[in-house]
Amino acid sequence: MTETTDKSFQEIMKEKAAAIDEMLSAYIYHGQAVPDTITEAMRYSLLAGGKRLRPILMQETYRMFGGSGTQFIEPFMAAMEMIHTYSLVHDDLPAMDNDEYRRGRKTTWAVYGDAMGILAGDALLNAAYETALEVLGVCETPEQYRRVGWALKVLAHNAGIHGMVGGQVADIEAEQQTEPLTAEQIDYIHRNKTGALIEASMTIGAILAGASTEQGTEITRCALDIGIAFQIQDDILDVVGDSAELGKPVGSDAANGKQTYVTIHGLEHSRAEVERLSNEAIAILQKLPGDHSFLESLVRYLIDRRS
Ligand code: GRG
Repeated sequence: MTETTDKSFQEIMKEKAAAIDEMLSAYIYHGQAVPDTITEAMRYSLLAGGKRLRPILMQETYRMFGGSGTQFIEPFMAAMEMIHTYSLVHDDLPAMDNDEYRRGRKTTWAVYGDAMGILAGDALLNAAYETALEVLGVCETPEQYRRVGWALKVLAHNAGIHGMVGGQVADIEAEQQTEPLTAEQIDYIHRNKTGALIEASMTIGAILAGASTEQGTEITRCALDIGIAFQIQDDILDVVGDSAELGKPVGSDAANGKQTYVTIHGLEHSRAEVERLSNEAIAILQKLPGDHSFLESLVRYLIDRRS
């Protein structure tokens, strides 16, 4: 019997997200000898109740490849969510998207001011590496050190200019472009801005569990399909979504004259592409060893997500 037969998948995702909230709260600073404002702003943004998709993907990939226990995977799960949250905090700033609502509440800069928004993002990024590095304290064998070193490299690489930051730069530059974006441009932005952290999450889960190089390559391909499908679905939700469910205003792409997959290809084609990429991701999962039923359900759940 699978985990999904007794409860709705949404309930299971909520339970997993709540467990991750508790873990994050333990990892993030509080009551230490630093100015209260920055720790408050960090906790405000990190504990705002996101879906925790990236740590869930990391944990489930780790499990699928036979990883057990929490001491290796949890610090990386927390680090990933801190990096994701920093990117949202900076993306919302007036110098970037100038958004006042996210995850159903005021954005960090809207509450604490621009300067504290910048600093809270910077602090979360540094806290992420500090947290992931804690795993070195539990390594005993050369193989464990090798896996952790490799996982750290993937985290830093995919979060930086070769991944999320690079994608964000291309996205910002594309906003100035009047002629239609090419398929290559859209693909680059999606792969990097959104895909890179999802790819890193699943790849790190595989590395820490000791998956083979071939299995790692396959899971990276699967994660990229999921990442691109997730971004196209995000663009679809900006057109047809509900602002209360999303926790942020809808229609912002159109209002800002932003070119997205949906504005270029239309809703019908975009939905078909989400379906195609998701099926491709599921087909990859089905060829891998281990119990992939949860990840498969998660991919199907993401196709229909409303937030
Ligand atoms: C500032 C370096 C830098 C990067 C910002 C993440 C990002 C890049 C911008 C945010 C805007 C956006 C639409 C990004 C695409 C990825 C995406 C859909 C993020 C939202 O992720 P969810 O839905 O958010 O997992 P929650 O709130 O559930 O964690």
